[in-house]
Amino acid sequence: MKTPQLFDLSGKTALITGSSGGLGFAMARGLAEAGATLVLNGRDQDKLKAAVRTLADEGHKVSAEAFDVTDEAAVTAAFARFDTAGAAIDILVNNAGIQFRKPLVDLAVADWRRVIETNLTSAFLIGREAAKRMIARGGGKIINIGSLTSEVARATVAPYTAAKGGIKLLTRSMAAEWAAHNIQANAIGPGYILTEMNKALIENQSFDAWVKGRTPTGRWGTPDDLIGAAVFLASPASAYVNGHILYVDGGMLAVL
Ligand code: GCO
Repeated sequence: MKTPQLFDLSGKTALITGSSGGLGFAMARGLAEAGATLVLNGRDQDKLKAAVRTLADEGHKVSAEAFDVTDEAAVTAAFARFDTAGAAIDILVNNAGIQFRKPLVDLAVADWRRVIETNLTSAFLIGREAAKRMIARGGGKIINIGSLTSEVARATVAPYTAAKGGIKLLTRSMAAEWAAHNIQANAIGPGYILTEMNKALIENQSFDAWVKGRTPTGRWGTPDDLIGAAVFLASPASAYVNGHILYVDGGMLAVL
């Protein structure tokens, strides 16, 4: 296969959860520009409709499926709709995630559970439904979105960190069980990225200075910085990559 074809997603359909904005929207646009047909997902119907309109206006093939990624019945119903519509999900990006910053001693178990369910359990629920169909069709691509906190911890974000650490090993578990079915399950570990979720940090002068000083590249990442990793892990170019977490962090994890 010549190099351009290695990164060609033509004829493939990609479901990206949490894709009405931020990282998910940027990765969705990048996958579409590589040829993929998109299925966006999000909680806010209005934001989702606006995202579909933006990408459709850019000439991409895009639809939306609004379902709660933490609700098993909603997830299975969404995949039943895909089946009925003859929509085969070839590429799944488990991107949906929330952040909740509070010291562990003050954390309510409800808040712990909400973060774990949204950031980790959802990847299992959606990955399971997607993989059943990928196995039947001869293969597919799963990209779970981890974090620097898949590797190291920061105070006050314990449920997020525990979930993202789980994402790293859930990805390896998916590889262990599904690689034989030609499914490549990998993860992307974003560094500190300029997103709505990090607004409070970006606007905090000392945290902003810390990120710029602690990151060898000397800057925050942008959502578009993740597109290359997403296209690589969604494409034939990564056919022999499995259970890997690719950090897109400006080098932060590489240095003390
Ligand atoms: C935080 C941030 C981080 C980043 C990202 C780093 O509060 O430290 O939200 O968790 O969002 O996950 O990789």
